[in-house]
Amino acid sequence: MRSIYITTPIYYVNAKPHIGHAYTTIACDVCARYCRSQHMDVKFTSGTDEHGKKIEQSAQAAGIETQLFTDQVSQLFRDLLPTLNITNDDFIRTTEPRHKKAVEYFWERLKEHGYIYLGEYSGWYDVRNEAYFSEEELVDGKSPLGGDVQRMTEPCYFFRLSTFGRQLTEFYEDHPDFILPIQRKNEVLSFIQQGLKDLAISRTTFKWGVKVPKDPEHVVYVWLDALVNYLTLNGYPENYDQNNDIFWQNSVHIVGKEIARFHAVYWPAFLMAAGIQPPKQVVAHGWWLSEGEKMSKSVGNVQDPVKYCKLFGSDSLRFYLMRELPFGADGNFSLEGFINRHNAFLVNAFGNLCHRTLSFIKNQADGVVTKPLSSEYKPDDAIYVDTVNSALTKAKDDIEQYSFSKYLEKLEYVTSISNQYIDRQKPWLLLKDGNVSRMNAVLFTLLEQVYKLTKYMAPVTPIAADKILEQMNIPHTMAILHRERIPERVEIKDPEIVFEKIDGSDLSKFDVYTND
Ligand code: ME8
Repeated sequence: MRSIYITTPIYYVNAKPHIGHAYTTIACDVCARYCRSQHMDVKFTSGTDEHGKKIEQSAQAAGIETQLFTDQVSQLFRDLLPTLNITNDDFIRTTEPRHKKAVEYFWERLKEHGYIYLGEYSGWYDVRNEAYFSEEELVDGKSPLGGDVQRMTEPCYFFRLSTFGRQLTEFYEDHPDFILPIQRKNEVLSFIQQGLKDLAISRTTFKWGVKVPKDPEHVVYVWLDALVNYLTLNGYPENYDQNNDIFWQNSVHIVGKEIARFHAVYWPAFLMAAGIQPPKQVVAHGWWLSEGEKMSKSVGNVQDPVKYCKLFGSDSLRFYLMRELPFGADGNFSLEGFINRHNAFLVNAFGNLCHRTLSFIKNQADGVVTKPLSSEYKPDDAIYVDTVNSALTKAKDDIEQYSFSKYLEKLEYVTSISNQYIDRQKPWLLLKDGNVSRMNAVLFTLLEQVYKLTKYMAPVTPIAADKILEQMNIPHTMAILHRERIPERVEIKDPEIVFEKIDGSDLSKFDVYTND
């Protein structure tokens, strides 16, 4: 059985989760559900990144003791998972003992292998992004990541990143799909070609972190700490044998583009230094803007995924997020766009197709379709089925390349040609003419395609897909068993509408923004 280990980034607990966090987590969940539907053995994890100066400062600003503050915000991220209908297997907090142990052990291995030395660091520190930058890297007095910087000098431990340029380049050559999409790969390659500098991997200016083994004045750099979470989740370091860790060998980190460098350069280098193979793949997606602008508390345009789920249901949010953002590009999250996509596809196209198919069978065919004799088929049926199959095969390629938007485009196409097939075949006329066996052949053909389409929709809109399969009287377990075919006799249940139209005439009536 093929295996896959899918990870979300672990999110900082300095503020409530927003649409951007929901996006990555949903993308991972869509992959996890899809892979399970392909009979793969899936491990899927998420969590929170809780150390570092930024978290310490946020707790102080909130007037709450740091541990309590992280408990509260981490809980919001944890609670978001069932709200979004996420099927993760584990959730890690970097403040947990299992993780502290893993970081300490990992540090010792880097030290033992000669990749850590004590020095002094002087540079511009971006607190928001927890990273140092040199004078030349600053953009208009700010860090290249956009955060305010302050000059800092501190004794610190360094990681010999400068020795990894060649090894990393060779690794990317040997693993051409290690970083997706291609534009991110080019950015990473050019970063390496500029020459790698040793990396400061400890801090002495604050205390909120994992203490450096045998030198407790230092805390471990939050990014080294955070990246190790992916190993902690696999049981590292106790009895850890990477040769037997089938999940690690098939690990995929899905992240936002701003942290591609940490995952595609620093992380493989840390791992090589520790004697562990790099992950299989890093997939870096683009950014969501909110109503055309960068999401920011001060602008007041931070959109709340919980409110979207409460107002419109998690399926609709999942669909909009996966459909709207082309893979690798940036996208604009707007309430208006959300409602348009919901109404145009989920209600008017897909929902309508399912409902009209099932209602017709229920009302005009006594709720039953049976496998027709081959003589009942017409060439148009085969053309329709072939077109569906070829679109679904392409859709599979898309989702396996993390192109969720293209995947859903194909499903939109299948929906549209299915509606066209009904309009061409006009089963109501066949009934009127008393041609019941041909009508059955049309309805059977149609139901089978709608069933396949619903299964392909299931990773994105699992609640609706389950309801539709239930109405078809083909439970999900059966759906997996039968794969592309429906049973030879299907007696459907009472059809019900699964997506209700949203009245978008007055957007101000919807409260979708984070208030605090
Ligand atoms: O970077 N558009 O945590 P973080 C799309 N703790 N995705 C977005 C987004 C947006 N506007 N905003 C956030 C960290 N994200 C580190 C990660 S991993 C070992 C440590 C998503 O809370 C996207 O996945 O800042 C991005 O990479 C992540 O949230 C950043 O979350």
